[in-house]
Amino acid sequence: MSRKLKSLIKVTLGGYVTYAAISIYKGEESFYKNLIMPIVHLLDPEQAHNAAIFLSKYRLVPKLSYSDPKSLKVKVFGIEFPNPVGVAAGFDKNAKAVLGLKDMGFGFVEIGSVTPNPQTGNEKPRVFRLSEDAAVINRYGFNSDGHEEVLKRIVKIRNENKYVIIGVNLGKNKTSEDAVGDYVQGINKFGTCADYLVINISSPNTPGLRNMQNKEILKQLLTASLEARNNLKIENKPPLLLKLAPDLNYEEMKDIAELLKNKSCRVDGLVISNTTIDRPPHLISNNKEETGGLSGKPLKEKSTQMIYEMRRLTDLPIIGVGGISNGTDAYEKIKAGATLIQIYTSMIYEGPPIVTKIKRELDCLLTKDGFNNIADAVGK
Ligand SMILES: Cc1cc2nc3c(=O)[nH]c(=O)nc-3n(C[C@H](O)[C@H](O)[C@H](O)COP(=O)(O)O)c2cc1C
Ligand SMILES: *[C@@H]1O[C@H](CO)[C@@H](O)[C@H](O)[C@H]1NC(C)=O
Ligand SMILES: *[C@@H]1O[C@H](CO)[C@@H](O)[C@H](O)[C@H]1NC(C)=O
Ligand SMILES: *[C@@H]1O[C@H](CO)[C@@H](O)[C@H](O)[C@H]1NC(C)=O
Ligand SMILES: *[C@@H]1O[C@H](CO)[C@@H](O)[C@H](O)[C@H]1NC(C)=O
Ligand SMILES: CC(=O)N[C@H]1CO[C@H](CO)[C@@H](O)[C@@H]1O
Repeated sequence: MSRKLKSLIKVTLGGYVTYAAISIYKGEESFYKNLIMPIVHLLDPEQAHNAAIFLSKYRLVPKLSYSDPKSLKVKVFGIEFPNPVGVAAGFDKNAKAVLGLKDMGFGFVEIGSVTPNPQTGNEKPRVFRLSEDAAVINRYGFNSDGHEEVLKRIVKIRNENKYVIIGVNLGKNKTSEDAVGDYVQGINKFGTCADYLVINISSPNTPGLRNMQNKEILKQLLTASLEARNNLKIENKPPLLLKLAPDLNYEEMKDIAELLKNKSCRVDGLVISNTTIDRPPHLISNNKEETGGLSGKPLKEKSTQMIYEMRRLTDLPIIGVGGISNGTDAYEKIKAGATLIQIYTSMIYEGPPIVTKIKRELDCLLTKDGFNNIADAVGK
C-alpha cells in the first residue's frame, strides 16, 4: 500500500474513532482524557494532529451546550472577547480549522506561524510526545502553506460572515535574508483581515534566531513593523503583538521592556511565551533528549514568572501561554498579569473538552475570590 494511502486511512480511522466517541459522549472530560486521547495517541503525533485539524475543518466537533458566562467576557486591544481562552499558534498553522475551533468553545484563534512563501519545514519526525511529563517537543521549523493560501482561507471565513476572532502569527521564510521584510509583507497582507497580528523574537529552531534577541535588530524589527501597521489604509488598524521566548534572562527582559517604552517601538501587547529550549532536570520521558521547543506542564512556571516580570516592567496587555491545563493554571497566569490565555499541549492530552473545563473552573475561581470579571483579576 502506498505510504500516502496508508497515512490517509490512519488519519481517517483516527478521525472516525474520535468522531464516534464525540457523538456518544458529548464533551465528557475524563472519557476523553482516559480513553479517547490514548487511542488517538496510537497515531504518531503529527498524524494525530492532522486528524484533529481534519475534524475541526469539517466541524466534526461537539457543539457545546455551555454558553460563556458574563464573567468571562473581556475587552482588550479594543476587541470584545467572549471568553479569554484561545488556541495558541502552531495548532492551526494554515487556518484550516478556525470555525471548528470556535465550535469547541475557544474565544479566539491564533493561526500561523505563516511564512511569505510556502515551505515544508524540517524533516519528519519533528514532533514528540513526552506523555509522562505532560509535555511535547517540536521542531516543525515553520511548515506553512504560505501567505496566499492562508489569506484565501481567512477571507473566505470573513465573507461567510462567521464572527470569530482571528489572530495571525507572522513568520519569515527559512531562507529569507530579510526577516523584517518578511514581517512587513505579512502585516500588509493580513493587516486588513486579522483581528490582531503577532511577530516574534523566539524560535529555537530556525537558524539565526538567537542573534535576533539583540537590541538593535529588535528595534529595527519593531519600528518597521509598527510603521507598516500604522500605514495600513484602513480605519481600524489591528493591534500588533510581540511573542517572546521564555529563555530570556532578566537582563534581556529589561532591555526589551526599555525598548518598548520608545513610542516607535511600543507594540500593543505581548504573547508570553513560546516553547523553551531548556530541559528541566525532572523530565522523565524517553523523548526528553529530542531537539526542539518544549511545551506543556514543564513550561508552566517559567512562563508564568515571565508574565509577572514583563507585566511589572511594561504594563502592556499580555496573552499568557505555557502549560495551562485547567482553570487554576489559567487563573495563575491571569493573576500574574495576563488578560487572555492560550493553550496547545494540554489539548493534545485531554482533547476538546478541556476548553469548557478551563472556562467553567475559571468562572468558579473568579466568583470564589469575589471578582466580577477577568479584568478585575488581572495582575492581582
Ligand atoms: C507542535 C507545536 C507547534 C507550534 N508551532 C508554533 C508556531 O508555528 N508559532 C508559534 O508562535 N508558536 C508555536 N508553538 C508554540 C505555542 O504557540 C505555545 O506558545 C507553546 O506551545 C506553549 O503553550 P502550551 O504549553 O499550552 O503548549 C507551537 C507549539 C507546539 C506544541
Ligand atoms: C521567502 O523565501 C524566499 C525563498 O525561500 C526568499 O527568496 C524570499 O526573499 C523570502 N521572503 C519573501 C518576502 O518572499
Ligand atoms: C526611539 O527610537 C527612535 C527610532 O529608532 C530613535 O531615533 C530615538 O532616539 C529613540 N528614543 C529613545 C528614547 O530611545
Ligand atoms: C516558537 O518555537 C517553536 C519551536 O519550538 C517554533 O516552531 C515557533 O514558530 C516559535 N514561535 C514563533 C512565533 O516563532
Ligand atoms: C491543575 O493542573 C496542574 C498541573 O498543570 C495541577 O498541578 C493542579 O493540581 C491542577 N489543579 C486542579 C484544581 O485540578
Ligand atoms: C514565526 C517566525 O517567524 N519565527 C521567527 C521568530 O524570530 C526569529 C528571529 O528572527 C526567526 O528566526 C523565526 O523564524
